[in-house]
Amino acid sequence: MALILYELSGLEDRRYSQFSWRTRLALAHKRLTAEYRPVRISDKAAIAFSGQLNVPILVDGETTVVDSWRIAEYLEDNFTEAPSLFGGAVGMGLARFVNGWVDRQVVPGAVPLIVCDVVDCLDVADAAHLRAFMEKTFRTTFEEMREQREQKKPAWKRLLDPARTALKAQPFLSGAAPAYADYILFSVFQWAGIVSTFELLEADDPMSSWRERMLDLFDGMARRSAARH
Ligand SMILES: N[C@@H](CCC(=O)N[C@@H](CS)C(=O)NCC(=O)O)C(=O)O
Repeated sequence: MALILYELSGLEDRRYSQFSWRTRLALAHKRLTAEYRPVRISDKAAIAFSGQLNVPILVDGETTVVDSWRIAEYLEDNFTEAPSLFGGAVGMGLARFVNGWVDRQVVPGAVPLIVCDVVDCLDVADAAHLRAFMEKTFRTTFEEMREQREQKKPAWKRLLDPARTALKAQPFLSGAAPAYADYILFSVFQWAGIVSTFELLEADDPMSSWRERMLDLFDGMARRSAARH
């Protein structure tokens, strides 16, 4: 039975969820295809079957898996013939650390730089839903975020130094070839590229050439969707 991935969609069918991009790239890495079902962020009825409010949601026959990390674990455990997402138990442990670092520091730092542009990619109801949630979470308005983003960008870029140091020595976070840790961090840039023209990296940043390599993977799959790049 075909895998089904529920993911956010905006105007012009933009698939803008960064967490879904982690799963999209994991599926491509595993050489799996899926049916991608678009969901509007304000339409919780469409995903009520999953018992929670977020995407991505992977459905494999009778099994429903929520949360991008748990989906990656599920794909790794159930599609063992395909290339590994983690390269074994040690790699999985380190990828879990990357997931925590990106979710707890990189994403919360990137959201105030980019999220004010997401509303331009959404219909009125979705834009209102997102704005209310983000302004409450970050205790500021989209207008203030936009005003302060140039000033806040350098501190966010410094957060990336651990990844930058690794990428000066090797082409991917995971070493010679990309794996799930790369997909986790790249999802932030992919999200930004789909919803915003605000440039997060200067061209000479070692992170920029890695981002280009990531955009090229799987026959340019991410590049084709990064509508605003
Ligand atoms: N920890 C979850 C986070 C998923 C998440 O936050 N998804 C966002 C979209 S990127 C969402 O569905 N938000 C719904 C909402 O804000 O109502 C994961 O890794 O999948």
